[in-house]
Amino acid sequence: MATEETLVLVKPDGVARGLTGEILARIEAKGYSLVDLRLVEPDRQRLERHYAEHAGKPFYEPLLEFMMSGPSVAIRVAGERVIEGFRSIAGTTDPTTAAPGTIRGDLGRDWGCRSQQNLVHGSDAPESAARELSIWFG
Ligand code: RTP
Ligand code: MG
Repeated sequence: MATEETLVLVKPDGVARGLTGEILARIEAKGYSLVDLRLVEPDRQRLERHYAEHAGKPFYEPLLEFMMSGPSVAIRVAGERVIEGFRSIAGTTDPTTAAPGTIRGDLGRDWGCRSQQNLVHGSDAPESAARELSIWFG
């Protein structure tokens, strides 16, 4: 199988809490390679493209507001099966119940906000990885 790439975002809560280094360390400790990395303050248009699949859902507007609340760190990560591998170390969407040992489970919790603040994003399939990498890295 060819080496895959995925888009990881350290979301604004992760950057604001100073957890970027911890999250990068977990990606590297798992054995994946950092290919490219940048600090981005996304505008609404970029986020509408990134989150197109969620348009119209109840959490959509709060999600875009959260993602515009500060910079994110966008990371191009490579490795065998890295798409599913990163989602495994990220943990499930709700950080309160994400498994201990995962990024979200160890470092996240519910803060009573209108959108889940769960520290990281990871692409969920090869097609979305290609699409999202072009949105964040052009
Ligand atoms: P991501 O796309 O960020 O890697 O996260 P995911 O696959 O685990 O979650 P997804 O269902 O794609 O949702 C995207 C992001 O929307 C926020 N969200 N909030 N009910 C809620 O409050 C809610 N549901 C989703 C989260 O920030 C989630 O990561
Ligand atoms: Mg998702």
